[in-house]
Amino acid sequence: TKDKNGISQAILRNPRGASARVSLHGGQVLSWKNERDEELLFTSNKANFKPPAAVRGGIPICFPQFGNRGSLEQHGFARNRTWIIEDNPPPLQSFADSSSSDKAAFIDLLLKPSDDDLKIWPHSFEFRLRVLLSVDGYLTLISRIRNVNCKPFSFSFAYHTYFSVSDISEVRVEGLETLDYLDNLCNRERFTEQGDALTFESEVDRVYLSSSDAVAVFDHEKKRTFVIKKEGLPDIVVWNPWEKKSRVITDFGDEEYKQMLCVDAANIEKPITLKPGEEWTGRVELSVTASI
Ligand code: TA6
Repeated sequence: TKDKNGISQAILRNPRGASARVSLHGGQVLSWKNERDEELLFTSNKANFKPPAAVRGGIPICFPQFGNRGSLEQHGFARNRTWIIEDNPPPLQSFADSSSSDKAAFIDLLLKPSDDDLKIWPHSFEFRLRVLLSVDGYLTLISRIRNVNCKPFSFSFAYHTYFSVSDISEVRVEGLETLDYLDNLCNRERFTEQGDALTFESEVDRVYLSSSDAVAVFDHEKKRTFVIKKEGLPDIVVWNPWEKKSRVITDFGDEEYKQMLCVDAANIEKPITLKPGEEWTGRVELSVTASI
């Protein structure tokens, strides 16, 4: 299907009526809905759907770097490029489990650098993204990045995931207790999380390091819990711009910080280095349960 700007999108549906929508622009998941057709990801009412910028919301893919690095676009260029559908990608060895493709609806996308991309980031790669929607409505993203160059390269990575919440002041995140984090609001100084669950009453912009393989986001008012499971992604970004920052983000409403929280499975602290021919895999599985 195509959106109003003629951007191709793939719609994934499962037998119980859950769905997901993936744009070929950026390889960005723009929607993930449960079987009651409730939207689980946040998208700003002021989002700009016209390329090349990424849509404010859903799950932008941050590659080849998270954040700013020299002349590279913020969060890298992968989310600002057009991807293609790959009908027969090389088989996925390592994830033959419940979310493997034989039971799920899935799409395989591919990104390779253009000549212009190679001018700003001179490393040939093949980036294969598989987006799966399982029979249980779980949304899984599997990224495989292969170095097809003749010399090593390093990169950092994040699935910049905008969860839809009812009221940020009623949200808590569990699974990050006692972890160290880099605080983007204090020039990335390192702190240790003291509290038990993480709650929100002001801007938060942190990279939690070496987090466990599962993190839970409790939305008290909506009585639902997002669970994030990940492999190959040791770090977790937690971001809410709060009121002041929201006003300076053009494609973001002044009050919208109340309805979103970014909790990103990521690899940031220790960039990944690939030798020629090597492939890295990063996988995240999102599920949502009605919290007790
Ligand atoms: O930590 C998340 C973050 O780096 C924030 O500092 C903020 O910049 C956010 O990403 C959004 O970035 P974007 O380039 O998508 O506007």
